[in-house]
Amino acid sequence: MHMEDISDSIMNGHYKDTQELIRQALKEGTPVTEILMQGLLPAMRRVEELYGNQTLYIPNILASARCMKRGLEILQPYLECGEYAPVAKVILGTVQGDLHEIGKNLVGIIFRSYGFEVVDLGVDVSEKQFLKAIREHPDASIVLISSLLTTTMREMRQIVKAIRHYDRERRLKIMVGGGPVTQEFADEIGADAYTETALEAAKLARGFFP
Ligand code: B12
Repeated sequence: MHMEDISDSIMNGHYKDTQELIRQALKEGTPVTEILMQGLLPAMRRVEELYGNQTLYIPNILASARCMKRGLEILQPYLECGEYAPVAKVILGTVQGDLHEIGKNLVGIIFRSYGFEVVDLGVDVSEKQFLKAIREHPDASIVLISSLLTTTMREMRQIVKAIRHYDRERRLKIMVGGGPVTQEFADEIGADAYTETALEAAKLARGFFP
């Protein structure tokens, strides 16, 4: 089976097809990372390129995102006992006021596939909720914060400030990302790292744990 079939089903937005094809690929013995890297991720990138700035196509984007999510549910058990030993625990969330979850979910998927344990707090996550999660997971070593709206970058700044205040010894690494976020902004608010894509972020984070 070709991984493009999985990509196409995601582009078409039929999640049952996506699930069926993934099950079939697994049955044929295709490695999980191949399904992820060559089936799921390229499709999401294509969706982004095709529909990126055109709000007209939001239903298509949502349908494709659902395919990703449902497809990933099937891969999840395999990712958890993946090829890499668990590297570290990360806490992930989209900032308060922001409901965009597709990019954040991709970050979660890729970090999982790179061997991280991911605590996903979801979207619209307040400073308090981030701090609560950090307290509840003292073994976490990275916080990943996503913001897709210019208007919620203020929240991102505030959350970074609050985490720094709590974590005075700087045990935690903070990584930020999402459409309007830049390296310059990340430096300004005192985050440890920014990357444009989820893949780059996971690669960089692996570098923190040689
Ligand atoms: C889909 C979408 C929606 C969906 C979201 C559905 C969902 N469940 O997530 C819906 C319809 C709900 C929506 C609503 C709104 N949206 Co909208 N939306 C988009 C759209 C079209 C695609 C976003 C997306 O999912 N991209 C695909 C993913 C894979 O890409 P990504 O999120 O950028 O993530 C990648 C990187 O950024 C990075 N990344 C992301 N997070 C992180 C975190 C870390 C730590 C790291 C390292 C990396 C990283 O990794 C990802 C993959 O490599 C964008 C346009 C665009 N080009 O981005 C507008 C866009 C983001 N939306 C926009 C707006 C204005 C809104 C609304 C305010 C519209 C309105 N007037 O109601 C509302 C706000 C709702 C809210 N409170 O959040 C604007 C934001 C402008 C701005 N700069 O502020 C955009 C840019 C559209 C535009 N051109 O105007 N939206």
